[in-house]
Amino acid sequence: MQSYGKALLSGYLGTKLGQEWRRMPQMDLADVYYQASLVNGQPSQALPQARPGQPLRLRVINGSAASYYWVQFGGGKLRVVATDGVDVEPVEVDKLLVATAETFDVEVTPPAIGQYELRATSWDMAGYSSLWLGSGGERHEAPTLPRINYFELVRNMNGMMSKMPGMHMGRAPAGVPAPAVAAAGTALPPPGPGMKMDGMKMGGRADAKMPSMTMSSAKGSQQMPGMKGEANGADAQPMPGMKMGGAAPADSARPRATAKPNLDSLDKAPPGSMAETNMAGMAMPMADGNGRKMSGMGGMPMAPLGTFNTGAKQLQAAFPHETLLDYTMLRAPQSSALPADRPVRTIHLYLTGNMFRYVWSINDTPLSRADKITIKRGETVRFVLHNTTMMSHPMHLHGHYFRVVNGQGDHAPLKNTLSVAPMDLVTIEFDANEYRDWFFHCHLLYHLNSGMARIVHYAGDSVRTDNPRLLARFIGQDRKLFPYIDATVQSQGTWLEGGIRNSYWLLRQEARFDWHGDYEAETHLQRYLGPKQFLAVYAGADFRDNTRYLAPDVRKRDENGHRTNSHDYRQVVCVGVRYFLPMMVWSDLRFDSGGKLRLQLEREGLPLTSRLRCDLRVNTDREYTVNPYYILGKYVALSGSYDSDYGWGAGLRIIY
Ligand SMILES: [Cu+2]
Repeated sequence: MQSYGKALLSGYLGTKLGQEWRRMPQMDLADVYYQASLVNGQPSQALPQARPGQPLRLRVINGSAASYYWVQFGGGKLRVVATDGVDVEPVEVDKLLVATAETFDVEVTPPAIGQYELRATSWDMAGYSSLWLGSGGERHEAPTLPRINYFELVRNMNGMMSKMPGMHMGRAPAGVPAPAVAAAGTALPPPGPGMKMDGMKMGGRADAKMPSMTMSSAKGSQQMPGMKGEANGADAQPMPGMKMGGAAPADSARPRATAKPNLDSLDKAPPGSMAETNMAGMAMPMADGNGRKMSGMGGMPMAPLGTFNTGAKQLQAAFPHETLLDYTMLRAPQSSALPADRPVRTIHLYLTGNMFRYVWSINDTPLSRADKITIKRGETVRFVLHNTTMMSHPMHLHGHYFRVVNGQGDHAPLKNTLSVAPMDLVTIEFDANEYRDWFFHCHLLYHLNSGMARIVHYAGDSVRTDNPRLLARFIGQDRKLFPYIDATVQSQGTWLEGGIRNSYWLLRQEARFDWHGDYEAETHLQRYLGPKQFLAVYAGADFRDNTRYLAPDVRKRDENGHRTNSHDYRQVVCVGVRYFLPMMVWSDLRFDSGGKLRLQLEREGLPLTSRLRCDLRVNTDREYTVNPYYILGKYVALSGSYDSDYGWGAGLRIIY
C-alpha cells in the first residue's frame, strides 16, 4: 500500500502526488495476495535421489492463477535449456522470472553432498515454495529476496508517463492501425522489441523531419522502416506516433547478447542522451542523419524486453553480480525464420485496462464485445503487442508456437506464452497453419475473466460448435454482475452503500439514517463511458426526510398542503454526470426534478497510512462528511466520522 504517511517518511511524497495526480491506482505486482506458494501441491518437496555433480533437468511450469515466480537455486546457476517445451540455446542465469503459464526447462547440478534448494518466490515476495535436491549433509538455501519498493515502481511509471505526454495509460491510442496484409515479399521486417513511445514529442523536432531520421544500430546507420513517408507496400500503415526501438530491423544480424545486460549503466547515462549500449533487444541509441544524438530523453527508464517494472531492476541492484534472465537472451538453436514467400498479416493489439474498476481488455474492447481476429491459412501472422497498462500480461496463444521478435534474428525463440511488461512493445509472429478457432488471451485468470482475450478465426472455416452454450457463457463472462456492500454502523446513525456492477454498469443504493427515523436515500443507475471510464452518467432518485428528529421545524408545505422539497425533506428524481478528476476525486453534477443543481466532490479511501484511510465528501448543498477509518481486517474497519447533517459518531465499518 503506497500511503501518504509512508511516502512522507521515505521521501517519496512527490512520487505519491504524481501517482494520484495521474489517477494511477495502487501499484502492485500481484493482483491477489496468496497465503502459500506450493510446488507440486506442497509448500516444500524433496528430491533426495539427486546426486552431486549430476545435472538434473527440471521442467518449471507456472500453474498458478495469477502469480509470477522468481526461481533460484541454492547450489549455483540455473542453465535454461528450453521454454514452453521448445529448446533454446543453453544460457546460464542466477534468477529466472517465470510468468503465469510459462514453462522453463532448467538444468541444475548439486555441487556436493548436501541438500540444495530450488526456490520459487512469488514476485510480490509474499512467500515461496522449495524443492530440496539431494540428501544428507547441510542444507543450502537459495537467497531470500528483498521486499519490493513499490514507490520505485510508481516513480518508474511516473517517469514514463511524463516522457510521453500524448500517451494515456491503460488505453489504446486514437487510430489503432487496422489489420493489414502485405503481399508476399513486400512485408517490412517486424518491429523489434522496445519500449512503446506513442505520441512522444521528440526534442522539439517537427514531425516533418521524421522520415530522414536514422537509427544507429549494431550494423551502423540504417533507415527506419515503417516511418511515415517511407513505408512501402501494403504494410504501409499509419503509425500511432512513433515507436522508438520498435522500428529497428530485428532480423538484421545483431551480435548475440553475451554479457548480461547491465541495467544500472542506463540510469547513469548523462542527461540528455541515452546510454550507447549495444545489447540485443535494447532500444538502440537514436541519432539524426548527422549522427547527433537526439535530446530530451535523458533518464528514460529503459529495461530489457519483458522486465520493466517487474522488480527485476531492484533485484539486479540487490544482487549486482548475478545474471537475471530476460527474453532477449533466449535464442533458438536452429533458424526459426518463416518462409519469405507468403503474405504477412499484421495486427496491432493494445493491451488495455482499468485498474480501478478491474476491467481488462484488448484495444479497449473486452472479449464479449469484440470481433474475432480473422486470419488466413498460409499467411504469416504478426501480432504487435503494445502494453499500455501498469501490469505485466502473460499472453498465451492456443494451437500455435510463435516466434518472439527479440533481436535474435532468424534464431528468434519459439514460445506459446509471453509476458508483455508494462510499456513493452513486442512482436510475435506465427505460421497460420491450423483450422477454425483458437484462443489468444492473458493467462492471469482474473484478467481473462474480465475480457482480456480474443478468438483467432481462420477465414472460411466453420465456427466451432462443440458446445455453443458453453462458449457463449464463457465469452459472456466479462458481463457478469458483481454485488458489493459497504456498511458503517455508528453511534449517530448507519450509512449503507450497496450495489451490483459489471464492466459498464453500476446500480448503486446509498442510504444514511439515524436512530430516530430520519433518512436520506439515493438510488443511481450509472453507465461508465469511455475506455478509461473516468466519465459516467446516471439517472436516479433522492428521497430524504430529516424532519422527525434532526430538523423538526422544517415542515414546509405549499398552498395545497403538500410538503415541499427542501434541504431536509426531498422526493425527487435526478440525472447527473460524474467525472474522475486528478487526485482521484469524483466530481458529480446533478439536476433534480425539483429544479435544483448540485455539485459534489468525493474522495474515497485517501490512504493516510497503510491502515488509516479517509473518505471525504462535500457538495453545494453545504453538506459534508469526513470519515476516517482504521482497517482491522479484510472486511472490518473502525470508523469515526463527522457529517454536517448527522453530526459526530463512531462505530464499525464492514466492506464486502
Ligand atoms: Cu493480464
